Amino acid sequence: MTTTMTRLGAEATIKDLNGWSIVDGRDAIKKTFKFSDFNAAFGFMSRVALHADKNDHHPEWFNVYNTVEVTLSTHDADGVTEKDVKLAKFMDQLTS
Ligand code: H2B
Repeated sequence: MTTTMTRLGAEATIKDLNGWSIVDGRDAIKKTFKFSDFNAAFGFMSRVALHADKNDHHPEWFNVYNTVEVTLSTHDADGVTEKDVKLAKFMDQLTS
């Protein structure tokens, strides 16, 4: 799979996504996912983790029980790229 490393900018990116917002003071996007319980949250994280590692593009995230707070940014580009858009869409598909 080819993915561009061009910085798209968080603002342009979220228009195309569902429920994502811009991180204050950083070219990154964030979304909080809520699940019925820890099992569902961790199931989501497991599926995302396998996908992320396969694509060598990993989320920043924080989990407490049924809540997963996700931040996406491409560290190598110091900003939001197509790789983040693809990962965000994968997460949205899993939860739609
Ligand atoms: N994930 C994210 N979010 N940004 C990166 O720049 C990145 C990554 N780089 N996962 C990858 C791993 C890089 O460190 C390895 C060496 O390919």
